[in-house]
Amino acid sequence: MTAIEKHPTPMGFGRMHRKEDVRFLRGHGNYVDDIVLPGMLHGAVLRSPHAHAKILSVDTSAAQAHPKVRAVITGETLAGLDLAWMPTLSHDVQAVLATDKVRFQGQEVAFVVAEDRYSARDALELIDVEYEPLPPVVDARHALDEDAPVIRDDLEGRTDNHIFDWEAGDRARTEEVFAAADVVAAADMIYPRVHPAPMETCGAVADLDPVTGKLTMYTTTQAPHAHRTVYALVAGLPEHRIRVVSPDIGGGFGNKVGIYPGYVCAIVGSILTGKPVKWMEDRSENLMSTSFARDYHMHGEIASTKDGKILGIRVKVLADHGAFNGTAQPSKFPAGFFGVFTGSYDIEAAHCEVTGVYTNKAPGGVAYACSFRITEAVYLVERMVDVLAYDLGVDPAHLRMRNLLRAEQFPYLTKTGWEYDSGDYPRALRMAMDMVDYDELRAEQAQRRELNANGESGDLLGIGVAFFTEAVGAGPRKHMDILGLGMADGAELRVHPTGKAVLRLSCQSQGQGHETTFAQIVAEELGIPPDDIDVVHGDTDQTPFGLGTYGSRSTPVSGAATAVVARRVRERARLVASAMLEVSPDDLEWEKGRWFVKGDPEAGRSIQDIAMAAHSSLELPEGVEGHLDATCVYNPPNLTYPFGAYICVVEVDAGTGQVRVRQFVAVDDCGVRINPMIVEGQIHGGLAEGVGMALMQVMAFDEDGNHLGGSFMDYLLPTSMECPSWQLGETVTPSPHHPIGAKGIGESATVGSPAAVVNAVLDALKPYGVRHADMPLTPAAVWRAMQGRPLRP
Ligand code: MCN
Ligand code: CUM
Repeated sequence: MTAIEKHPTPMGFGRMHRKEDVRFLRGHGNYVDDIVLPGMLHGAVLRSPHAHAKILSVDTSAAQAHPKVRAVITGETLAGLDLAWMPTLSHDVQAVLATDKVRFQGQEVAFVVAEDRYSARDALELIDVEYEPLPPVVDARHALDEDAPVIRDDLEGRTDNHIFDWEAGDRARTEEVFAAADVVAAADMIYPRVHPAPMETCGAVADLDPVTGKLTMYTTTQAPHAHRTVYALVAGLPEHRIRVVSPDIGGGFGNKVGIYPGYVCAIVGSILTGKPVKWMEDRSENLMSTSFARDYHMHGEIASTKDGKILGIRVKVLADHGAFNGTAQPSKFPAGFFGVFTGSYDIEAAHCEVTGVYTNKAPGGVAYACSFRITEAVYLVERMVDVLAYDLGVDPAHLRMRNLLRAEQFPYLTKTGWEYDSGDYPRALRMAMDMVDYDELRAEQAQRRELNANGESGDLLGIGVAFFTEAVGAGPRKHMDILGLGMADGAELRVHPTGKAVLRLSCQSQGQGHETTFAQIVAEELGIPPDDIDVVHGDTDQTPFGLGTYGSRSTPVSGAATAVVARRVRERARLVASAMLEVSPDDLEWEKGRWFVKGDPEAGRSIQDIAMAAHSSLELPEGVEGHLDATCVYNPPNLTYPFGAYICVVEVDAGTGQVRVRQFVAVDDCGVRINPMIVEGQIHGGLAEGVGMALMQVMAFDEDGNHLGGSFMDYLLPTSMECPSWQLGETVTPSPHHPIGAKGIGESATVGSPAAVVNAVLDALKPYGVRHADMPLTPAAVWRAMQGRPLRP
């Protein structure tokens, strides 16, 4: 089926073109930078050239004198307003504008408000900052050295760069299992610092109305309600006088969860000037200062019997959190959901320890389609299984098949306390192996290896397998909160007299197609065509409270809320229909779109007729309210656990180390699919991201802490040139606790694919005795690995 072929509009779940495409494909999206308000001024941020330096003085007089400058804000200005520091989402504080020191290259030092964007940027050049450079901490492995400079001397009593220690699993039991095992395979690996790099950078238009005192904040946020609460707490503004509007967003990928200093500066700029202030960062600012992802240094160990029954896994992680602990994740989970590192396997014991440290780099850490660090966990376990296969000399797919959890083991409580809701893992892996013709591929590989061994040139063939389980849909209120806000989400559904409906949601699309899929959920439940259902989101004045979109939680949480409100409306419709048909509600039966009298299908009323009657003078039964609407706050009983089996086939040029991804088969199970076309689009995107991370991407720094990836010339994004034509398969194992059986899908492929690509490259390099090499597997890295030379000291 070609992409342009029009899909019929379903009356519920099914392939359907996105409603939002009408505006996006014609260039009519409305992004933050499209917003122009009367009298609007423009802000620009002055950033630190140093990774670590004392600020001796900031002279803004020349900038103030610029004819088009309306305000220059420094850390000192903010300190006067008690706004120089703001809380992060991880119970730390972050400098809005630096007062004492700068702690990473690109950190915000001053903010200029001018009549136009160019003058604001020109005036930045006129600000004179005197710095006294300090030695930086660049390598996280030296952050806890005795003589390491203390980065966060702003925190009282701080004498080192330690942030937290966190552990999961049973250490003693794990030690027993390891001591008794025949084989223990160990490896050190780095999941490098990468960046979500959404197409649209971050920005805001802050508009404080001097008459009403109401602040309207148009901004790039994945979590409008959470941002509003933080603004209320930071700025001391009453929450009901803050409106956060997140219009169309040009990609988020986790980059737009946190609150950035530029947003706060735009608000202060508007307060000081009495005018709306727009701030939009450029690409370098986005790459250098906004939320990065990963940066996990991991030591993994896996224990097994000599015939390959995996018994235990243990892990030690050093987590580089940058200069401020600004990761966005549920409070009780300082390492995100890394606790699912036991993967998809039936094991006896597991233990992990994670230590978080400060370094002189930008803050962040949970972003880039990571499902709260499940990318790191899956990469770790999937690499370790391949390392074990290497040591045992067995086939990595067969080793996985032997150890995967079986369908009858669900619900399955992992050794670190996660209850996997449902799955049939062997079926998914078998499907992937069939799709790629696994045995045939191995035969081709053997043949090629023989040719290579005989001195005949030709590309090396590598086959990489990865299996993942994700935990998405945070989360149950009793376990999960962010800054004390529980992770339940609201939904409101109102059916108008003519049978058209409006659904209001707390989650926020960044390109995932919510206007379509959430309308489809209502359509499935009520039989109102999706085109007749308007989905409203991204405006705190118009939507119920909820924590927004990340961790692929929209479908698991807001999707469930939507199904619940639709069912509540359906039950109200039943009572109205019973009055219309003068029968007892118990005598009515539902079929999509109408209630009818049991045994008399002709005697029925459509949902549209019922909607009109609900608003009419029809006498309703005692206690039944008029109109047709409902609200819901959904507190998920558990997370949902999507899973998948990925197989990647690569060819490696033995002369240059260049990797070409020849084939990629992805079998995903996200439970019931609302819109299979959108699900496939999500998977395609995530697979491309996996190729990017595995082969091309890293946020590199030199020893002075200079950022070496501040543009797309150095920080590489995968394009269609680097990607094969993806081959997708699917299985459907509904989530037993979700009202429509759906699990999240928005990050699955990003989580699962890096390991598949890396495993494939290392499989190709097996004849060279390469057991592990770190991402990104650039031609230089591959070539050096082939010479037996590690990339890093
Ligand atoms: N869906 C479906 N059937 C399912 C599951 C999902 O049809 N069983 C649909 C959903 O209704 C939704 C889409 O697939 O339209 C993704 O749903 P979900 O898995 O619930 O994820 P979210 O909507 O919460 O999106 C968040 C997720 C995250 S955390 C990142 S990061 C990411 C991702 O989505 N960022 C994206 N995918 C992205 N896609 C785009 N285009 N842009 C981003 O910034
Ligand atoms: Cu970890 S990126 Mo998404 O959860 O917004």
